[in-house]
Amino acid sequence: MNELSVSTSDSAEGAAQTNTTFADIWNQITAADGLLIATHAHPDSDAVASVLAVTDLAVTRGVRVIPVVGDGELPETLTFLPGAERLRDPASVERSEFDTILVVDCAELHRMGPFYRKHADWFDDQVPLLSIDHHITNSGFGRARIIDPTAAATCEVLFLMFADLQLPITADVATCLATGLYGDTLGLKTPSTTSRTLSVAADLTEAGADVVAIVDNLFRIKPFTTVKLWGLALSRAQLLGKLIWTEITPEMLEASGATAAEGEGIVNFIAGTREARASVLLYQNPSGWRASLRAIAEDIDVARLAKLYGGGGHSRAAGCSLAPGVEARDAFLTDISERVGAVRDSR
Ligand SMILES: [Mn+2]
Repeated sequence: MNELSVSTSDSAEGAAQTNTTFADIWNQITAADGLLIATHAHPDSDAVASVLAVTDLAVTRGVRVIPVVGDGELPETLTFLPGAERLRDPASVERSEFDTILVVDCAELHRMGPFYRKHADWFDDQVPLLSIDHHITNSGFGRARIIDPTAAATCEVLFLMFADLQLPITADVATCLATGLYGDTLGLKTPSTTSRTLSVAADLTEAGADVVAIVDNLFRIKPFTTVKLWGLALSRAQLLGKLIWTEITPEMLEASGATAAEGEGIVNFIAGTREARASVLLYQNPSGWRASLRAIAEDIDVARLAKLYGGGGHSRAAGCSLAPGVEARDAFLTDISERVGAVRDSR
């Protein structure tokens, strides 16, 4: 259901490092006279939940917070999150409203999409820029950074921070944090789910997280349009060598009445194909294709593959964009298929 939904504990050379402490970054957050909190475009549950959890605790500390999610589009499945009504329309945010910026669950600034393109000058660190993330591909932007690639979700990092600083975790905050945890681990099922992740999930349940609402909203309850879209996309699934792929076209959206976001889980579903070593879901849009990649075989690193096309993510889940046209799509699929067939080439 979510883009870039899995992290691993493997280290990559050149990975961005944490350069501060929980106490220091929290001090900078609470000292802000207006705090802009932002995350990536096409925000998934970890991204939105991270924004809302920090917003809740910072507001409790008397900080004026301007929370925005990427392009401002909140997926329908996340409207149940406590505090979702606090999210601001990114178009309404003025530079005079904040003196500190916190970016959460975002590996690179450009992943904020239209909001970043419109306001790139806000993020050049003239305004103190803080970052809390768990992506191994994090580029290391911001003057103060907490980056923990061993965490399954940014919400896991936030829980560790709040617990370390002995901040009170209300049921609402627990629901947010557990949502990020469940979202990025597909319900505590991915290899990124460690004993620490499970321990954090237990603590959040103890703190009152509404796990039934989380599971219903993230994984179980879906509109009929989603069922129709999955049927169309799955009927078009193909094996290209050891790569399984399918696509979501504007025609499929038209026929099903679904939005592209309703197809997010398909790439994870086809990643359960026995004959394949990796999976790809392509979304066709006016500017080209958005590709979502998942590793199936242990030795596949899709973050490296996505990077070849200007994208990024985790070793098990990554994404990139392609130029328009069937030729660009087919060249990409052929290349990825060859690389996942010959593992040494994917490294
Ligand atoms: Mn995440």
